Amino acid sequence: MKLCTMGLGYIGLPTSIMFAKHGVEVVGVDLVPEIINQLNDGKIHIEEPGLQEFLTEVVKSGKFRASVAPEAADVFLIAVPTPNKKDVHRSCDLTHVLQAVKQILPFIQKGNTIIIESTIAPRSMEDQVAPLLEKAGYTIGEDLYVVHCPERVLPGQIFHELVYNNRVVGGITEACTNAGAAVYETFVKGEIIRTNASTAEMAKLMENTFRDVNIALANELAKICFELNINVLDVITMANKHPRVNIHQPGPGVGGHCLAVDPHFIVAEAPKAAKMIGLARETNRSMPQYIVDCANMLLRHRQFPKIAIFGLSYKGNVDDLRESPAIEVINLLMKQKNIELTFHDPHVPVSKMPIVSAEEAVQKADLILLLTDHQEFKEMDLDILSQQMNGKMIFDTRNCIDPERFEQIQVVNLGNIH
Ligand code: SAJ
Repeated sequence: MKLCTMGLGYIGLPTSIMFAKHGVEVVGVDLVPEIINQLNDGKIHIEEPGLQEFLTEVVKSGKFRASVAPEAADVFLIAVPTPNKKDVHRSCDLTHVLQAVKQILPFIQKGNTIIIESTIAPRSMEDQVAPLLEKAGYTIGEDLYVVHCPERVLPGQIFHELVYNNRVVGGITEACTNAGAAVYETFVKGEIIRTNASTAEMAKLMENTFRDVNIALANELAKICFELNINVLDVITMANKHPRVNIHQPGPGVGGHCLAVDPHFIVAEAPKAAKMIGLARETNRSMPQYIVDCANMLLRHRQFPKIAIFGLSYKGNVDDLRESPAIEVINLLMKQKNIELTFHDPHVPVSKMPIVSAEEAVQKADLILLLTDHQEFKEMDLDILSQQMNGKMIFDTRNCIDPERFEQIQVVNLGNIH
């Protein structure tokens, strides 16, 4: 089997490598020539555990190569970004997907399978992708097999989840579904669930929406508990002892290119019906301002405070800054002219933000504002670090620091802001 992947980002690259590791000849296509050169030299451009070792392996074996142009293959796999449009409901922008389909059109042959892995609005396959291929003269289900197989892997553990997660394969016709399923049988050990394209689209969107709504509930609870002077973390621990309750973790907001983006695709298609989903998004988007208000309260006795920001990426142990609530918090703080900020993040490269070491960041700081739950932060010795600080306080918005471990520094978290 030969596979041509369109898009070598957080999903396209690991997926391509996984196919190549299992003997498939893979050509990966991306628009950015620097990425192509880098990958062909065996160097990764994103951070993900295992990615570097596996890329080295498949470049060496000759099973994977990167290119700026597509070429004929048995299977085409599209994994390009689907951002929000700038319209009022932040609907799904299919431009890159449709562009990728147009780009592969000259290379398609009868019998090929075309897979869209990008997260897309409900009905996109039926209403937009399929008509484009039919217009080119193909009968779907006979000449070509067209499927939506949404990616569902968690950044940070992509290689494990690619193999062991259940995989939803939704075809335009049953023959399409079967062709798509056969492709993933190459390496998937989870269940391959067969359905139609629209069900697959909606199921994927609802997975991320479910998580977003549940995090919103936790964030709302944090605000309520603050007003009523109750420790929100104790409440969550207690409630979660119930066998059918799983309140998620409150924090500075919901980031990344999935949860903060995908629920809008549903709201945009059914704005009147999708009330709770829209409200959850609003709640989660309000959290950076809430965190800034809390930080201001903690620093109310300082006229020109200095804050050391620890953590910029959207979640722990990744380098991804997309939709990161930390960036939103920083933008809000920067609007306050009286505050000095320094930044520290062991995962984000200095080319993206003016990062300094932890020791440098805390020099004369009044507060460490922890916005990402990186493993390094859980392990750092705050008693030693705080010796260089003016005010010895850390506001842990991720509730990942054990306050019992330290004597020299006050650890404030979302359960004890007062
Ligand atoms: N977060 C909280 N509280 C929580 C859990 C998460 O505030 O209790 C925050 C995180 O810090 C982060 C954001 O939510 O800012 C999203 O993080 P995440 O770990 O929940 O999810 P992603 O965006 O990294 O990956 C999600 C996953 N979806 C689900 O778990 C349902 C993944 O399986 C999907 O493949 C991915 O979206 C995607 O690409 O769609």
